[in-house]
Amino acid sequence: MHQPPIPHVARTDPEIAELIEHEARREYEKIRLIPSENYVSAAVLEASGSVLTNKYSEGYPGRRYYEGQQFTDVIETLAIERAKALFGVGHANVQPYSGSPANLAVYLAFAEPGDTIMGMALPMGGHLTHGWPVSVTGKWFRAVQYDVRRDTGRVDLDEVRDLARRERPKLIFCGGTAIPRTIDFPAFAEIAGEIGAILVADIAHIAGLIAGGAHPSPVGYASVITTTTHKTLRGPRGAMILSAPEYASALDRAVFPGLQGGPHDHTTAAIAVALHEASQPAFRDYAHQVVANAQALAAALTARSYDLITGGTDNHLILVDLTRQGIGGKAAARALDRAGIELNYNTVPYDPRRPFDPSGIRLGTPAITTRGLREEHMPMIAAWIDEVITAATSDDAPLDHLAADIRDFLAPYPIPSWTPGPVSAQ
Ligand code: DSN
Repeated sequence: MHQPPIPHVARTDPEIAELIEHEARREYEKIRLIPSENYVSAAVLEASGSVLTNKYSEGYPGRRYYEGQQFTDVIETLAIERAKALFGVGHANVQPYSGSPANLAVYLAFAEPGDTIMGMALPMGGHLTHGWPVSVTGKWFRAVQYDVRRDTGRVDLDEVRDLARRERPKLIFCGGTAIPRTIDFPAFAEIAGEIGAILVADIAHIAGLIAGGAHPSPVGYASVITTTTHKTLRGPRGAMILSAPEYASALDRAVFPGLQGGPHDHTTAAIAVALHEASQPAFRDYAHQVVANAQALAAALTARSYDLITGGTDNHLILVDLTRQGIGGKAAARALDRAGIELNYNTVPYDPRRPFDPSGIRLGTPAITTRGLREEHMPMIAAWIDEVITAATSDDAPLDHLAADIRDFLAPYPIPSWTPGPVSAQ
């Protein structure tokens, strides 16, 4: 049964209620390895589903364009103060609807269309909004993109420096979506400082690790930090922009009225709840366990002859090149999903295959760590992955029996949002 229960949806719209129940059960029964996903607490879910969805609050606390902000002002102020305290920054904007709008707000604050900006290329592990050609950020700005080295799979900071000196971008983005290694914020800051660029650290993937002390912080190095709130940070779907106070007014004006209208107050409340949770000692344990689990899973996959980009991981994320296994990432991801293991297909650096059917898969450990799995469980997961991929490359043998084994394996590890039992009352 979904937690919190959803009896009113069940009465009003049984079709949707049934689909929500199915999704909750699916999340309960799968080994969820998509590195950008997690399980939020029931408290975060409750705040996300609260009456705050009824309110409009354009503006900022104390400066709104609508009346009735007696409680929303306090909630947003709490979210801001908690973000500042958790990350050790002087300013936080908690209104961006998600990571892409947060990054767009940074462009709006500090660049003009046609300006040169620089970021990591998407197929190398960057993000669409760091200047990839199909994104508005690649269309409206002159984007130059840095790569990773072919031999190491890692960013070569000498190459980044050379490119920055040559192209003199106004903004430099570091961070991305498929980077298995520690981001060297001091080195990026040095490069940005040399050419007078603004360094933007997009920490969407690793925000929870940073909050929990399991990855170095960009604070003091990056002028601006953007992050989603729903990945390792384990909050609702949303985003934040963190900075020193000197950038506050440009960033705030860019978010509202520059880019967005009313903030989603229900999300703001859920962000505040998640930030409170992330400030507790247990969150530090979780963050370090995420990394320990990823490293144990990486070691177990390597022992089974899987090629890991960069040879391993320092964080929550593993990128695997399946060329040696003779299967594309998409076919592998589909077979794994059928067997009860959920991950996503992904390009690998210098991938000869197309992005819609690339050579790699991307895995991560935030969700299974939230669920309570530890290092000792990782060899079993690697063995199942290997069994599925081997079966999928040979004779498409039935994989469904594995899904039952995986359900049994996961049963002792509860999730906050679903408990076995009857569905919500009709
Ligand atoms: N879609 C996110 C991810 O999966 O990494 C990035 O925006």
